[in-house]
Amino acid sequence: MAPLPPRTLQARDRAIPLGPRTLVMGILNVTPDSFSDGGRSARPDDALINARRLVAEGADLLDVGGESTRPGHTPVPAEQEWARLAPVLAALTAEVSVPISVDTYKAEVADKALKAGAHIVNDVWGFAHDPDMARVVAAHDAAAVVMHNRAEVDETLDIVQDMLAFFEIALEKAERAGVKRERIVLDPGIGFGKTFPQNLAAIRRLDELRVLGLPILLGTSRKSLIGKVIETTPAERLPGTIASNVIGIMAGVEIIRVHDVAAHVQAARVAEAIRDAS
Ligand code: HH2
Repeated sequence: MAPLPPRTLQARDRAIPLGPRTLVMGILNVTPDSFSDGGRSARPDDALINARRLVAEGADLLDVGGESTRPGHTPVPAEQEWARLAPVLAALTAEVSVPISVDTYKAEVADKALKAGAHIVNDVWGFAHDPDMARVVAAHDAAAVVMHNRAEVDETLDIVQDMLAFFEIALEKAERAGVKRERIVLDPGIGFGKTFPQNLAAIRRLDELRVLGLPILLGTSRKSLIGKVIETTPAERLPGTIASNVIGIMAGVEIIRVHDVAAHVQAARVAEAIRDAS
């Protein structure tokens, strides 16, 4: 699949260049229970130290989350999620120059995060959970990551067809709320509401999402599909994560969402050089 021509993602006052260089989004989970890095950034001081490290390693974007969304996670009320995010976002937006994304599916939290200076809303329910989310994104001229998700796994589905139908509904909601198309990034939602074969197929068939003409973010970092291919703990899954992201980069994804930034910056530069060689 040929990558899309280079373009710009408008996220509030930021014009974020997309392609041919893949953007590396560093994950900062301000949570006690995230599946691979839970607790490492739960205290604001630790979160800031880790954020600085991700930026120093070459992160182009930071994705800050205040609630784990892994399968079987404990839901967190909006007030608690915001209490975790507020001090970290305040410090990050004052100090860090890279655009900040907030990983939340709650419009109330997204609104507060955007008021605190975040640029992108990363909604793991792709405008399907909170009816107010698209309006909040539009009101702030923010960008949004629209991730595919399902409440129930259905092993009989053609997962790519299901994604295309899901994205069409999300894009209709976005349009009705006034979110411009050039502010939207699609995400296949690896590990969310999918069987193991569907997760593999979603990565293998990324090019089929190109019919929508929108940039794509891929998030495989340390996920259980890697542990299903080869038994490993999340901390041992960097090589498998890089393999999956290189396949995404060859397919032209614009953004990869990772815990291990430095390793992926090198992997991405090499993969792009080969992909774009004449
Ligand atoms: N994966 C996770 C969380 N947010 N957002 C997008 N757009 N795409 C993803 O694939 C994605 C996501 C899960 O990973 P992580 O943040 O490491 O864990 P947790 O949800 O336990 O905090």
